[in-house]
Parts: sequence; structure tokens; C-alpha cells
Amino acid sequence: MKTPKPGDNAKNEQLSGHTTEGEDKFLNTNQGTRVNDDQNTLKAGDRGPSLLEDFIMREKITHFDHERIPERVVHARGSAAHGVFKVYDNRLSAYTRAAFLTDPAAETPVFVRFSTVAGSRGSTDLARDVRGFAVKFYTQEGNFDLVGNNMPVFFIQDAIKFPDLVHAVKPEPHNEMPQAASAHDTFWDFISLMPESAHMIMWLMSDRAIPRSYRMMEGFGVHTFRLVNEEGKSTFVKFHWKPLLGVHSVAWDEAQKISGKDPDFHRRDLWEAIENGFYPEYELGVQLVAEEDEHKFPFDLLDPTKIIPEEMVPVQRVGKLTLNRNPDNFFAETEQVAFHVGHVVPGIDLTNDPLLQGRLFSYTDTQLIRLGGPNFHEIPINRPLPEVTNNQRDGFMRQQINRGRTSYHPNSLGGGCPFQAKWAEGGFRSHNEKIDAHKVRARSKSFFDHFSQATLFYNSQSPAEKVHLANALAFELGKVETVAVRERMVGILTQIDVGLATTVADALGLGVPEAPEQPVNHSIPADGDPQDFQPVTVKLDLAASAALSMANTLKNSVKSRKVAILTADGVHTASVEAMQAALEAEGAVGEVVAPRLGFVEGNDGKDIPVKNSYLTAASVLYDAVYLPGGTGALVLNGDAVHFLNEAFRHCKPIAYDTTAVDVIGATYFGTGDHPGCYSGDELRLLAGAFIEGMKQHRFWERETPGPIPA
Ligand code: HDD
Repeated sequence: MKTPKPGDNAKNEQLSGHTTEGEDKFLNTNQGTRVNDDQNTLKAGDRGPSLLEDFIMREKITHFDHERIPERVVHARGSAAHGVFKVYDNRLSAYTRAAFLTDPAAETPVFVRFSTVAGSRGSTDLARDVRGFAVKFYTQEGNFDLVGNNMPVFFIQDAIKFPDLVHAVKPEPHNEMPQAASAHDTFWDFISLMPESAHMIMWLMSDRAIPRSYRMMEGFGVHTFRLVNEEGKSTFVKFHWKPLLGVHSVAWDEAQKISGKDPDFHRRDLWEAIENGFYPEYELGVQLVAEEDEHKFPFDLLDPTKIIPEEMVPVQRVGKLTLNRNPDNFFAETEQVAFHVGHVVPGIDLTNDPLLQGRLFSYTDTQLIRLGGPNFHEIPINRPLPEVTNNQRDGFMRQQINRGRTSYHPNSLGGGCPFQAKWAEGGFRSHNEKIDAHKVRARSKSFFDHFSQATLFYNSQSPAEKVHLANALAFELGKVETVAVRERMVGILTQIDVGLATTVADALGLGVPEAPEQPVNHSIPADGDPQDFQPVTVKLDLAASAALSMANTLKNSVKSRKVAILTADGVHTASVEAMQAALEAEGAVGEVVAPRLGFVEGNDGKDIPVKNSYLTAASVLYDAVYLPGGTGALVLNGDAVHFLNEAFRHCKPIAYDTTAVDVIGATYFGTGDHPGCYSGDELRLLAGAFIEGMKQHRFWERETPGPIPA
């Protein structure tokens, strides 16, 4: 058994009891018998038939035949990491009794899985999609799973619509196309008939759906949850994750190209960052609302299509999550981890959000089929830290060996054990909310405002973000073949913003319908009176919310950013090395790209190690580009010129030595003054300006008047 690497903690210690490696060991069967020939089946003569008797061959092939388990029905494509969570201070102790949220001395092990939603296990990371952000806290009081997304709202208000949503977005059933894409008829058909999805669609069409990195996106618990303190008093809470590297995205053209050049882009980025010691960090934020204030908002706290704008309730940052260890084995950990919104600990409780209520059913149910039985909690990655002592028994693949005669409660033969815990002893007790209601299949009128927050989101975007959002809609609806669906969707957009609807309609070659006085709801129950289900229009006293725009994110670091240094034989060695040193000093990496792998010869005869050739590299895999002096030969290298053009098109910082102007002259953008382009012959100054530019991430203003051809 081996000891886990960094970040020793109780969970890693527990896992180490289950990890193994083959170093210095004999090859043996699953029964422990050593194998002396793993190359040949047992045969009747060396040219004869294979013998059924060969238990070694049969065991090996049988196991192989059963290696696959069903992929997750949603969020199939994912990547995960181990880490720790630490709360800053005890300020939440007035609101919750959960020790991991109140004790600054407690370091809670976590396992975090990021994912896309729609694509299969092998699909591209850069699909336009929501990203899952699921955190399992292994607390001393049991597992708490915060199963969130990188967008704070959801498409639907009631879990009964989830299968419809997922059927609509998944590849179409007759031809299984398109993979990992929402740009097709069935998705937009459904969305155009579901006005409650309008807010989420704004997020999905924004650049949030194409993150630069899992390390650079926010996370949200989405639903309103409860914190419950020692006295049993409950406070509503929304959970947030705020990445310390800021929130950044790629360009849509870039996303599509990354999908070809490196479909594992996000997975690789997360893996490499952790291997290189750039541990991803996120602060946990909470928005707290007193129970008595539940109805003071112009929306319902139980409605998962609504945010609480940060201007109304500020986000308090209460602790930090650090991811510091890659999994040892993808299948055993990342694939077998089983999250569940119902994994809560004393001090955290649920609300009546109808989406959350349905999720409480779905997650156990899905693990039963995916992981093959009721003992999935015994898989090492899913085990809680406290010993599991209850009367549940047996089932497929049971690991625990329970001693004793009794497996029921109450009992006297087992001394009444295991016994129930009082609240004061850490026993979970559901919040005693008062309910007095009729049994109805209905939705609250307080859920009927579908557009005001969609408009708030749109109004909060920067000019560049608005353009991206309109382009995304034009792209997605442009892929829809049914014109009536496009038209209906433009109709929905008129409810959000007529300017946006006009731009999109124009791109689709459609006229813009008048915004109807009364918003339309197409999803009305068969025996419902349409009037009873019409969306209501609510006026928000908030024109825009700064937190909704990525333009306002943190821009103070280049840590772990990758810079391509374009070279050819004769490149100025001193410039390459000095730029690499300047980048390294800020935590960024300068990778040498050259016509061939191995080494490129510097102007002083020195061999400079090459990371990538123009064949294996692509500008879309880098954050910025540097062209040192002595690279004049690249004028004739189409790949190098294309590299620069494409980096320019994607609005990335570009620095070049004054003596390399000929190469820049061969690009579409040329040597003129452009935001985010830096030239000079004094490397210290050039590197300084370049690094400042890299902190800005992108210079979207370069997109106007229009993209250059690259
Ligand atoms: Fe879900 C997986 C997040 C609504 C049913 N969901 C899943 C994962 C994430 C979310 C991050 C992947 C967990 C992992 O990495 O293993 N889901 C959400 C959020 C939702 C949401 C933020 C809305 C606020 N989900 C939702 C509904 C239902 C489900 C309404 C069903 C009624 N979700 C599932 C599931 C999955 C799942 C079918 C598939 C694999 C799994 O659970 O373990 O049960």
C-alpha cells in the first residue's frame, strides 16, 4: 500500500488503505496466484486450439469484458481533484452548527469534480455548455455534497421537467447528432416553449459557457439552502465559489478550434496546474437571508431560475477551497464518485425549491444503476470519514463485515446499539418548518416572472459581452433548421431585450416581431386556463448588477498562464531567456515553439530546448504570444504567421521585438497601434508591459470593426 502524495489529511489516509501499485511486485491473478506467462493462452499443442481450462486467460478477458459502467446520464464528461477546505473564522457560528463552516482550525478534505452537462464521456471540453462544479466535503460529521454549476440559475423550475430538458439537449434520438452541442432543433424547440428558461439561456449564451479553465470559473449551489444553528434557528443561504484567478473565458471561434486541437483542454489544464504546484483556489461565499425576510424580494427564494443580486444581499467570503492533489486513478475516483444534494450534515438543511426536491430523489436512484447497487457508499472515494454503523445490510458488492446478531432497531440483544444521536450529540434533525397546505399539482404564482432577471443579466454585460451573446444566439439558432422554432425564439428574446432580438433576427434573416404586451407561455397544462399561467412582468429596482459581468472580474495575476515564444534558428537567445525568466517570476510559463522539436539554435550558437513544433502547437492552446528578435525567417513560415493572426483574432496579448517587424508585417494586423500589442527592443520594459497586458486576459475591443480572417 502506498501513502498518498501532497495534502496529507484524514481522507487521503483513508484512501491510502485502498491504493496499490505494481512496482517490484509479481504479476498475479485476482486470486493472488503468480502468473508465469501473460503472453500465450494455454493450447493443445503450439498450433492447436485454446483450452477452456485456461483460468488465467478466462479471468483476464472476463474482467476486461466488464470494465465499463454506464456513463452519467448528464455530466458524463468530467475531471476531478482532491483538496482541502478551510473556513476563515467563526463568523458563521451564529447561523450554523456545522463544524467545518465554523471552526477555523478544521481543515476539511474535499473531492471536486468539474464537468460538462450534455456531452458523452469522450466529448470535447470546450462545448458551449453549463459546467458542473460538484464538491464533496469529507467533514468529521459526515459527507456534505455541494452539487452546483458554474451558473447560478437553472433552465426549469420543477424537477419533473428535467428528463424533457435533457432529452431535448442531448443528441437527437433518431441520428444521435449533434454530440455535446445545444445548437440543434430539439433543444431550441423545447427552450422556445419554456419561457422560464429565459434567464438561464442568457447565461448559457454568454461567455460563461466557454470558460478558459475550470480554475477560472465561479461555482454556485443554485438553490436556496438553509443554515441551522445550535438553537435550531434557520437562515436561508445561497452558496457561491469565487475563483482567486478571476473569471475568464475563451472566444467562441477559439473554443471550436480547441475542440479539435486538444479536446482535453480543461482536463489537461487542471491536471497540469496541480502537478506544477499552481493549486486552484476558490473562496466560499454565502448570501444570508433571515427567515423573516423570505418574502421581501421581488422574486421567490425557492425559484431556481432567480439569483439574489449581490446588490441586494452581499456575498460574504467565509473560507477557501484549495485543490492540491490529482487523483491516482480516473475510474476509481473521478468516475465512481457519487454526489447527492441530499448528503447534508447537521447545520445545513434543504428548502422546498421544487427542483431541489426532485433532485433529492434522482441522485441516489442514478447511482444505483450507474454503480450497480446500494453499497456505492463503500467505494473508497465515497466513504465518509466517520465509521458507518447502522442496520443496513447486504446487497451487491458489500465490503463491510458487520459483526453481531442484530441488524434492527430497537433491539435489546445488541444492547440497543447502534443508538440514535440527540441533536446535542450531533444527530441530524430536519428543520421543523410549518406546512399547512392543500395537495395540488401546481406552481406558485411567485414563480411566474420569467424575464426581468434575464433582462438584468443582459443589461449588466459589457459591450463586448453583449456582442458575444448575440453572436452565440445567432450561431445556435442558425444551426436550427425549423424556421418556426427560430421565429418563436426571437419572440422570446423580444421579452428580454428588443435590441438583442433585432440583432439576432437580422442574422437569421427574420423580421422582428413586436414585443407582445402580454408575455406568452407555451407550457400550459392541458386543462389549465391560459390566463392562469401567463408570465407576469416584474419591475426590478436594479438596472444592472456588476457581479454579472466578467469584465469586472479580478485582473491581477498571470499565474499559470501559458505564453508561446515563436522561434526559428538564429533567434536571440538572450531575449528568449529573459522573457522566460520574466514570465516565470510572475508564475507564468514561456514555451518555445520552433520549426522542429528538439532544439532551436540561438544567435549565439546555443541550443534552446523546444517544447512544441509549429505542427504540434496552436495559438488557441496559449494565452499570449511573444515573437523575439532574430526570427525573420518566419516571414515565410505560414504556420507561424497564422499563429500570430489567430492570436490577434482571439484578442490575446502579443509582444514582439522591434527587429521582428517583418514577420508582424506579414500578418493581417501589421505593426500599427493595437490594444494588447506591445513592441520594443528593451526586454525589461517590453516584458513588463506584456505581463500587464496578460493580466487583462483579452482585448475584446480588437473585435471591432470585424474579425480578421484567421
Ligand atoms: Fe444534476 C449530476 C448539478 C439539476 C439529476 N448534477 C449532476 C452533476 C452536477 C449536477 C454538477 C455531476 C456530479 C458529478 O460530478 O458526479 N443538477 C445540477 C444542478 C442542478 C441540477 C446545479 C440544478 C440546480 N440534476 C438536476 C435535476 C435532476 C438532476 C433537476 C433530476 C431531476 N444530476 C442528476 C442525475 C446526475 C446529475 C441524473 C447524473 C449523474 C449523477 O447524478 O450522479 O442524478
